Amino acid sequence: MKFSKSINLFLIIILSSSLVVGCAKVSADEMITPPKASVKADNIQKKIEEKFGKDISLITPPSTQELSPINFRDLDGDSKQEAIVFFRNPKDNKLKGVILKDINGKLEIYEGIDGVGKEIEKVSFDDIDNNKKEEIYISWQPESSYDIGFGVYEFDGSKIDTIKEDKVRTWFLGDLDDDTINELYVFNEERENMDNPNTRLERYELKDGKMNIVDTCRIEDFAFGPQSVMFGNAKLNQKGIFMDIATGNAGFTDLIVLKDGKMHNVFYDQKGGFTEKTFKPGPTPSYDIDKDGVVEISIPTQSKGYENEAMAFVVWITEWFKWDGKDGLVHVLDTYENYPMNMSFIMEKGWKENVKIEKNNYDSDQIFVKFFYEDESNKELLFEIQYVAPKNAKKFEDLGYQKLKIDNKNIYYVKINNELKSQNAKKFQLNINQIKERMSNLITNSIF
Ligand SMILES: [Ca+2]
Ligand SMILES: [Ca+2]
Ligand SMILES: [Ca+2]
Repeated sequence: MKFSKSINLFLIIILSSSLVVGCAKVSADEMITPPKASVKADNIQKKIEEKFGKDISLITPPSTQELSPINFRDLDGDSKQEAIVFFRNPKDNKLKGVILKDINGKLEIYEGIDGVGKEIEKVSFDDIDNNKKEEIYISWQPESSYDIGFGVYEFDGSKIDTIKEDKVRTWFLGDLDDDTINELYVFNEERENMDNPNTRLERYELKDGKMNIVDTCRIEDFAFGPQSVMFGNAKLNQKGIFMDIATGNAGFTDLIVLKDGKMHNVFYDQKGGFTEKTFKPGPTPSYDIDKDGVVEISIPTQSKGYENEAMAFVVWITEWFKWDGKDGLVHVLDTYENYPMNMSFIMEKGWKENVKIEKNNYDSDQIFVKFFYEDESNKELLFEIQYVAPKNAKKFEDLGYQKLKIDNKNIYYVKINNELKSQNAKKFQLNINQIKERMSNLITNSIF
C-alpha cells in the first residue's frame, strides 16, 4: 500500500487533535485527608517578583493533569503542600520552575529546575517509587532538533535534586504491570548513529534516588514517535500500551504487553525490524470502539467504490481490530468518520462490502453524507445525513428531514428512503433510532 503525503498529513492533523495518557493517580489517603497548603497563593507571586523582578510572568504548563500557574503538591512528603510555580523571566527569556515552602513562617524559594529548551512541553507529578514524595517530570521543547529535553526532579524539603536530565524523543507515565503504581517509559534512539538508531521503548524504575533502565523493547527504526499512547486492556485481564506511531509518510500501532515480566512488542517483526500488521496511512488512535472493555486498533482503508480513486477523492472508513492474543488481529467492526461533521458512524458486518458512501466538499455551512446500497445492477439511497446551520433548519424541515441531534454549531438531520425496491437493499436500511445509536462524536484519545 502506498499513501500520498498530503492525505497522510490530513489524517495526522485530524486524528491528532487531542491528548491521552492514563489518569492521574490519587491514592485513597489523599482523597480522605488532603494535605494542607502551608503556603498562601497571594504571597507567592509577590515573593517570586521580589527575587526575580516585577517583569516575570507565571505560566500554566501543558499537562495531562490539570495544572495552574501555581500548583500545590506535597513534594517532600511532610503532609503539607508546597507551591511549585513556573514562570518566564523576560530578562533572559528563560522558563524556570521554583518550589516555595513555608519554613517556620517564612516563605523560602528553592531553585534547580532551569530546563533545557525554550518552552515547557509537558509537566507531570507522580510517585513511581511509592515513597509518598511526588517526583516532578518535565519536558522542554527543542530549539533545533526533534529531541526534547527531559528532566526528573525531587524535592527533599531543603533542596531540589536532579534525578535525570536527558534528551529523548518522548516519554510518558503509566501502569503496565497493573500494580496501581505508574512506571516511566521513554521512547528513545541512538542519536549519534542514525544509520542504525536502535529505536526502542525503555522502562525505568526509580530506586534510592536513581532512575535505572529495567527493560527495553525494540520499535521500528526511524519512527517519529507516538502521536497517542493509551494504557488499556489488550485482552480482559491483560494490560497493554497502545502506541499510535507516526513515520515519514504513514503510521502504525504497536501494542506492548508483559510476557514473563518483560515488555513484548506483539506486532513487531523481529527479523524484518518493522511493524507491518498495523501499517496504515497515519497514526490513527486506538480506542475501545465496541465498549467491551478491551481496546481496539484502528486502520483506515478506502471504502467501497473508491478502491481505484485518486487519494484526494477517496472516502475512508476505519477498520477496527482486536489483538488475537498472539501476534495477529481480529476484525471487530468498521466506522465512517466525517470530520467537518464531528461524526463517527458505526458500520456493522456486511456494510463495508455493500454500502457506498458519498459526501460533499466542506465549503458550505451545509454538509451532507449519503449512504447507498450498491451492487452490480442496482444503486439505491438508504438515507442521508445533513449537518445544517440553524438559519437553514426550516428549509430542511419543510423538505421532510427529521432532526437527529444538535451540537453547539449545527443541527443533524436525516432523510430515510422508505421506498427501497430491492430486497438486498432493504437488509441495510435503518430506522431513525438505529441511526442515532450508531452515531457519535469523533473518536479522540491521547496525543502528545
Ligand atoms: Ca517518590
Ligand atoms: Ca505499575
Ligand atoms: Ca473494545
